Amino acid sequence: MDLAVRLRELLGPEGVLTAPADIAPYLVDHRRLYQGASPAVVAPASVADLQRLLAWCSETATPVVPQGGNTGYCGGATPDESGRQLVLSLRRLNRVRAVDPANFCLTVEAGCLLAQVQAAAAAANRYFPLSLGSEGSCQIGGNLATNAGGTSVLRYGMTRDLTLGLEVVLADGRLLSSLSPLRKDNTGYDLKGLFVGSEGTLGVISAACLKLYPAQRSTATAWVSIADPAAAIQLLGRLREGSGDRASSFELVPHVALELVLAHVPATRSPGTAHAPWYLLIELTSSASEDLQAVLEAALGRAIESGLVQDAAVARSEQQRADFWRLRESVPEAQRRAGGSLKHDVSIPVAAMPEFILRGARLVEQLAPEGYLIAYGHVGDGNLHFNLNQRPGADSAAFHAREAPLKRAIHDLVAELSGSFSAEHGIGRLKVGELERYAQPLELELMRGIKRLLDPQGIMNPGKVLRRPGS
Ligand code: FAD
Ligand code: 2HG
Ligand code: ZN
Repeated sequence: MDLAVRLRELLGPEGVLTAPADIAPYLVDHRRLYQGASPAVVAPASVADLQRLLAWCSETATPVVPQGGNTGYCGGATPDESGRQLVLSLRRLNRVRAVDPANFCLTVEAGCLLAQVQAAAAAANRYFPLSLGSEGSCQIGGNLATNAGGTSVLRYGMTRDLTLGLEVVLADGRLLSSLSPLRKDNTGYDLKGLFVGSEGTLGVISAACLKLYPAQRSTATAWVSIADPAAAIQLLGRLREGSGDRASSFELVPHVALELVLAHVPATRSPGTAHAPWYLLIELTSSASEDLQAVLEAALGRAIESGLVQDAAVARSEQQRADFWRLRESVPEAQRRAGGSLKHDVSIPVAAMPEFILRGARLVEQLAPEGYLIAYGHVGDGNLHFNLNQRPGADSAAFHAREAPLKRAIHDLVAELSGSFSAEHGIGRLKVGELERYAQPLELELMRGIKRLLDPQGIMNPGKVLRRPGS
């Protein structure tokens, strides 16, 4: 039987797209690194449909690539070039099943946008802390599948830390349902934990029970000028101690990134602080009604007196706070608008961050003279986006030819400093070789064993995270 006809039998006419114009947006990743091909995009509207679909895929050995908001950075949600892999869009599985303020949790389906989950929590006077620049388009299922980080990890952890329970459809269509809101449950192995960060290679996350917190009542946000990353790390320690550990965001932005944002991104304005080589965007938050602005001002005042901080502006209005955040969150967009870029999503123990930036910058100068460094990100978590943009007028082919040797040097330096070559963006297709190089053989052996157990036919997102056997 014709594939499209069979899929429509399984999912109904609205659940299957085959026209080239309709499926085109699903076949390319956000960074436009990969252009795939597929016979169809399938979008089940219920978990039962999803189960039927995967059971059929398993019977027919049809490979499937789960796709959420398609904002991932490693090509994980893009089918390969074979034209055999179905794209499985979770967009129609988007119900908020339950909000449970008494148990400080909510249960949502995988296709809910992250912003929708935040809003559902807020409507119940609760707070869901996961926050990313892509929150208007990424899905909670994608966040879980990549174990996304973002801008409040310092205080609340990564997506894994916010996960209480998961519902997963296995490769053969069986349902693993553990949507329990329990905070304590030591009944054997943590099966749900396997699926967080598994990037669609072990099963399809269909729903999740997630942690909520009391609504935030007080916020203070500052844009801070500093001389170097060492000052950032010192200030982080002082601020955590001096604010009762209320720092929830601690983001580093170099001057070159600020300039790029102001030049390329509409509706951005200068923060108004003294020019400096580096800036911090700092936010303190609390669920109590308290004067956090005074706490932040006092801490920054002391830091200015001691010479640690050059200048600082504490946001006086919600608009000014939003303006500061727009400067930080627009850096990826500014990088894209400014032309070709190379990216490294690394983490290093926080205290080693200044050494890494110094040595990494030297590597960039030596190995990629056609580019300039834009190192920014979640410095409070030890996570930097150690990125480059092509210099204006530089030869594009020459710039991109630097990618492989530079990546090797940067990732070797990260390994030397006990860091990670993939802090928050995952492995996808892009970093399969890096995982093989930097993971311990025993780790790889166990990962391959888990993959074989849960996906014996290798139909779940083949070639992502782990290379296909024999390829
Ligand atoms: P997709 O890109 O669609 O998929 C990502 C992976 O998850 C793929 O392997 C896919 O197969 C798998 N997958 C998706 N849904 C499911 C499911 N239901 N079940 C099983 N597997 C599934 N990331 C961060 O960590 N921190 C940031 O601060 C951050 N900021 C960003 C800012 C911008 C402007 C952009 C564009 C991206 C940013 N990202 C960030 C990257 C990206 O948004 C995250 O990785 C996000 O979690 C991906 O979600 P998605 O729904 O778009 O997933
Ligand atoms: C961010 O922190 C995202 O803004 C994107 O993780 C990082 O574009 C990047 O390299
Ligand atoms: Zn990031």
